[in-house]
Amino acid sequence: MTRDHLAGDIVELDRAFLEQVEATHLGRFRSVARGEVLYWQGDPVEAIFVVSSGSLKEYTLLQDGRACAYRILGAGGLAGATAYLLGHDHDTITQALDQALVLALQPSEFDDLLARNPRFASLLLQKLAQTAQSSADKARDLGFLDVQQRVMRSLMDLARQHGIATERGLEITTELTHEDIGELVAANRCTITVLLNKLQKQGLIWKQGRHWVVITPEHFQILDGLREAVVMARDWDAQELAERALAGNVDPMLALDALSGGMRQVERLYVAQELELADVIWSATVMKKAMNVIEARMVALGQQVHSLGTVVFGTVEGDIHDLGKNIVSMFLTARGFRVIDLGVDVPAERFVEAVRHHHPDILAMSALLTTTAQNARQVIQALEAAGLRSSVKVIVGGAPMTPHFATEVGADGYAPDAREAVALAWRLTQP
Ligand code: B1M
Repeated sequence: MTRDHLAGDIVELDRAFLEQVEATHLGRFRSVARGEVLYWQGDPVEAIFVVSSGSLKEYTLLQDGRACAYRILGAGGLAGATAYLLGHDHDTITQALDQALVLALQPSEFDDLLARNPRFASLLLQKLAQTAQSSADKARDLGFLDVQQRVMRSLMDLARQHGIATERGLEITTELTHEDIGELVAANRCTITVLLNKLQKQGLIWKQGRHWVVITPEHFQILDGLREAVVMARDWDAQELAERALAGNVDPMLALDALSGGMRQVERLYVAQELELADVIWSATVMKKAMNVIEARMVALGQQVHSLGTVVFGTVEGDIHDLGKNIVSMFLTARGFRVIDLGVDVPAERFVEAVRHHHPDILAMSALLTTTAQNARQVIQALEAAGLRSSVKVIVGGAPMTPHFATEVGADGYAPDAREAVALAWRLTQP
């Protein structure tokens, strides 16, 4: 069962479960104020709760005092049943995230329903199975996704389960603090603040009043599919998804970000020795094919705007990594720069020759190896020797580069990613 089916099923199941419990007229409604705790870790089980409206957060306090949230329960969510069925005290804290209404079932009522109401028993079983499934998914995410991907996935899951559709995306109707999100993805509040800003900049999420809105599930599914296609090196999927992305009006820049996210994941797996170099090559090939599909759209976007200047771009000598360069190049093209791509493994003389010939506004160099990054210095020295340094702004980027490194080799600027590279190029070309 895919994650999407699962999310759809959870919503359906929660609705059916709540209807079933309410139809029995058992239990007592109780209103819970925002922040109020229904029960603490270690409390005996006095009631089992079904959420009627609003939302609850279920979390545990770890020994070092950090909180780890398991899930957020919306209407139809069930709290306290696992501890009761296993015959021990509560091992989580359950607290209202907003004004909530819950139906409190006495243990005897719960037992009665279980024994006499087969529909209730069957729905309960499905709910427990789904809880186990989402815990397994979460454990898998912790192992394979980086924090940013986990944040995005959590928000998307919450939107699908507790969101309402708006014109541009899904609005999560629960008020979530950065701390709440951090507890869900096992990261601290500061990290979450940085990542939420990053996701907002990337156009994947935005704020509507006090609520988060995330892109539509269709777009997220395509983007997540692109990331996964790179990780799994699924050639056909990647091209098809890239085409679906364009047909479905997914922002092409988001599609490129998703492909890069896949490659970051490949690296983690490679470093953890779960992938061989051959797998990395396959993933890179898949990524390239999907990028080719997207490139045409990026070029078309760039043609719609007045040219902002010319950029001569290449990967430095000794380095054949070109995926990052190609993405930066596409972003620059889409923004309206004319990019002259010199390819990979470019010696200093070819950079100099291209500057002499094309009179670019910017010379851009990419380097991915610590060793080859030093070659950027040689290019700048060669430009100086040719008397061309003052005629062009030089920018550098790639994993081993830093702002400090850029200054040290005499470049005019450094950018950590494609978006920043576009902003930097734009700044440097302003009169
Ligand atoms: Co290579 N590789 N690789 N590799 N490879 C790295 C870079 C490495 C960090 C992996 C690792 O060991 N953890 C490591 C370098 C270690 C180091 O020096 N610090 C490494 C190594 C060692 C090697 C080989 C030596 C492996 C070998 O043969 N034993 C070999 C070197 C070959 C050579 O260049 N002479 C090699 C080969 C390869 C493949 C051919 C298999 C393949 C490249 C395929 C290709 O590019 N066509 C490959 C890949 C895919 C990687 C990793 C896994 C992913 C790189 C990538 O494409 N990322 C990589 C790990 C890593 O980088 N974390 C790794 C996706 C891409 C979109 O991101 O390139 O970072 P990135 O670009 C970003 C930003 O950096 C930035 O914006 C981009 C988009 O956001 N950016 C700029 C890039 N250029 C910019 C320029 C700018 C501004 C921003 O302004 C001008």
